[in-house]
Amino acid sequence: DERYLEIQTLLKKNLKKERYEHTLGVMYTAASLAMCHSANLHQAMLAGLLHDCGKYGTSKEQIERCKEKEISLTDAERMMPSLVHAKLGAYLAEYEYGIADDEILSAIRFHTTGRPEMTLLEKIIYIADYIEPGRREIPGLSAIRAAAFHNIDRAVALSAKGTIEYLNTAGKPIDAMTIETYAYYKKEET
Ligand code: DGI
Ligand code: FE
Ligand code: FE
Ligand code: FE
Repeated sequence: DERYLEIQTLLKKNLKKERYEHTLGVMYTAASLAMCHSANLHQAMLAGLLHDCGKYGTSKEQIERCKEKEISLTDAERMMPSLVHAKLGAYLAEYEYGIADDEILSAIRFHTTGRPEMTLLEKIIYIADYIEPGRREIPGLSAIRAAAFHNIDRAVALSAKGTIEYLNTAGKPIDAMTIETYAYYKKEET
């Protein structure tokens, strides 16, 4: 599909080099997970490619961009600016990259916090973001990579747990949706 190349050219222009490389890693990892779990390959690749399209410039610039586009931010998003690119990304994917598929837009929207009862596509993007080959090695990552290909809900539980542990260690506030995601998938952890 020529849309991939067209979108890749735009992203390459708009994102920093490392972010663009990460984006390709997520696209191919999402493709592998889609093959493994019989999800739609095309949706997984487009969602993976575009998942961080909102992540250009500083978080301040992302918030500015939201104002321009009249995207309303919650108090939680103003307090935790790293959440903003997910909401902004879903908007840009629709209006600037021409994605009309709500399932893809939702996977972009929820890729940072996850949510309870995620669709298979949402889980694939949430996990692919965490495990793509370019991700810096952290303890437990190889177990999550293995789980992703035989028990994706367990991989979601472990990723959510890892994110919460990281945020606690860093002394950063944790969004209610991040907590809810872990609470919902926790039962799959062992
Ligand atoms: O955009 P990426 O770096 O590829 O990954 P991401 O979108 O999953 O996460 C972006 C950042 O957001 C990452 O440093 C973790 C952070 N994050 C995820 N959930 C929460 C969060 N930050 C806060 N403060 N609260 C959260 O609940
Ligand atoms: Fe992200
Ligand atoms: Fe993530
Ligand atoms: Fe990402």
